[in-house]
Amino acid sequence: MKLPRVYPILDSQALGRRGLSLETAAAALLEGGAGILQIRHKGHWSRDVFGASREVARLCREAGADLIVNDRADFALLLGAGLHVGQYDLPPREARRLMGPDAVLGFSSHNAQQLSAAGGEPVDYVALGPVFPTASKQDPDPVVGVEEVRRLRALIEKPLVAIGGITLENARAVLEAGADSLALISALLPATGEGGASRFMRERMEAWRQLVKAV
Ligand code: TZP
Ligand code: MG
Repeated sequence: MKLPRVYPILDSQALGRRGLSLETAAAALLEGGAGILQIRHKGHWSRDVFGASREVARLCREAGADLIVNDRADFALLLGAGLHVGQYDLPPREARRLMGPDAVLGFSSHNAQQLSAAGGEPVDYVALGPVFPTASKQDPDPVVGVEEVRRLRALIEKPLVAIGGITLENARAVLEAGADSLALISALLPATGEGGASRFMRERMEAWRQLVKAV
């Protein structure tokens, strides 16, 4: 698959803290040119969350962008989206059986052993992280670091998505270390409570697209 170089994650908790809905955030990032979005919701997948996700799916379809759902194959299937699973979720092989051969399937890894093993799984891309310290994930694995991204890049042929603490300042180093795509939560969001969030996110998404084009 051709993975966009910027991979925004709509994290419901990070958005909620800023008073933003999934739909508002999705619309702003798609206007800014996002080619893929992931919905990451660690709480109960309530009817409201499903409704909001359905709207995000509609916006993505309209914009010709891929939608990926974190953890939940059932909702991914209902939404016509791809799926991203972690080391403690549904195993990739079972996820692939549910999702079918054409769905985008992503898999998280956190170290050399997991990344190598991911190379043999029926997944379309593998994420590696946290590259830097992150406040957006509870109980993150140990920080991988840029030099380790460079070293581990050689272990796998699949597209590699770097994640964790990536900012406009350190992004170039991560791309130069061999990452194909950068997964971002906080680097696309305004500071807590700021007004004009939609405009901020659209412009920030545009800034990210400019940045990755220049590397
Ligand atoms: N997995 C590893 S780090 C991370 C996840 C979901 C959070 C990334 O968020 P941020 O704000 O871009 O550091
Ligand atoms: Mg997971």
